[in-house]
Amino acid sequence: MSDLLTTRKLVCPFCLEEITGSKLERKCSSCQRPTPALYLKDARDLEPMAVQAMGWSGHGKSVFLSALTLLLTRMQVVWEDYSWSPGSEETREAILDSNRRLESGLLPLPTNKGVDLPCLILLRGMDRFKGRALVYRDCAGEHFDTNSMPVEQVPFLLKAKTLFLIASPVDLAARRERPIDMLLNGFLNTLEEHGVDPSKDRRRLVVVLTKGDLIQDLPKPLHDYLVKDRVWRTLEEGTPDLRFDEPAIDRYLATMREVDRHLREWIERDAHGRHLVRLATQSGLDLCFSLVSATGGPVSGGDSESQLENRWEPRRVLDPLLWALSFNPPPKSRIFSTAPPELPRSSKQHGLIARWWEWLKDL
Ligand SMILES: Nc1nc2c(ncn2[C@@H]2O[C@H](COP(=O)(O)OP(=O)(O)OP(=O)(O)O)[C@@H](O)[C@H]2O)c(=O)[nH]1
Ligand SMILES: [Mg+2]
Ligand SMILES: [Zn+2]
Repeated sequence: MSDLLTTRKLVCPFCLEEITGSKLERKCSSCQRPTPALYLKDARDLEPMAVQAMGWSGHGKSVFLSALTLLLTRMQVVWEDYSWSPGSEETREAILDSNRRLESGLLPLPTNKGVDLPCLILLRGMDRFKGRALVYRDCAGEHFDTNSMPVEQVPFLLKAKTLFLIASPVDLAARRERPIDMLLNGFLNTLEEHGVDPSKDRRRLVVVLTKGDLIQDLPKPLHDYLVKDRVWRTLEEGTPDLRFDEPAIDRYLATMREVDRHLREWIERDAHGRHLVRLATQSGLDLCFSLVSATGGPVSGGDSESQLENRWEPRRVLDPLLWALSFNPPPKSRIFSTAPPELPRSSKQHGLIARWWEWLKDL
């Protein structure tokens, strides 16, 4: 590890506060979590990217995040330089648990109130997106039941630049007392209460319409888009017939924008959906839509003993992450937090020091 570490601004990937103090302590003074050694080692290339999941209970937050995590542990098949590491013991456990569940066809259990473990995955070599320390927080849907959401229990609600609003259209239709725009109203109210203005301090709201496999009235282009996703199968078979290089990503993002347009039209047919779009736009949120099926197929049993009927085959679960990645482009260099040192004017040294500074920045 470079000694330069002591002079750079380093953000704790768990609470997003600046880590101060000696690198030897390797502990965040705000949240008291140990800073992962691999994060410290690669911090220069791993910009933290925080994502908060929100959504009513039972709409599929945990299943979606598990599917996304499973996918991220296999992306080496499609990204040539890709590698990943769990950034904490809890993340490692969560990944092992998801793998076990994948094998047995069991889905995650409902999330209990009070459980809010940040999941940190260090992602490297994602082609044009480079590296990120992805940290996401799942939590119990009950936390979103109030207009004033409990930020001490959902701390990324205020801090994360990307929010995944996870909603199942089928569940929205079945339980009409909890409409999607009410959720957004609660979020906006909570931001306002804590002095966060999303039109100035930009946030991307990715509306993840999940359980796509259950939606009967999907327009054909959307249905086709969902079922034609080949990513999971490619990763499972390990056959590199799909590449996510720069041109392929460009094409993929263009298609995602097209799908976003269709989804927007589709959701706006409903009064609550239309209101969601209006509220998000008026408040300055950067709004985009994804359609996913985290399981890829039907599920049997109740919420507490959900079992997949077929093999797990997540569809389009990467899309929300790509929305997040494209909202947070990697900075050129983040090695120093402070401005360059004051340079002596019109001296011979000036050019030398400037070159030295440029060289250091690019280290
Ligand atoms: N068919 C289908 N069912 C799904 C899908 N995703 C989730 N489910 C079902 O929805 C149930 C609830 O999903 P969870 O991910 O646990 O929901 P949650 O939003 O985390 O709920 P809380 O933890 O209570 O807030 C699961 O047990 C599955 O039965 C999907 O993509 N397709
Ligand atoms: Mg859950
Ligand atoms: Zn911290």
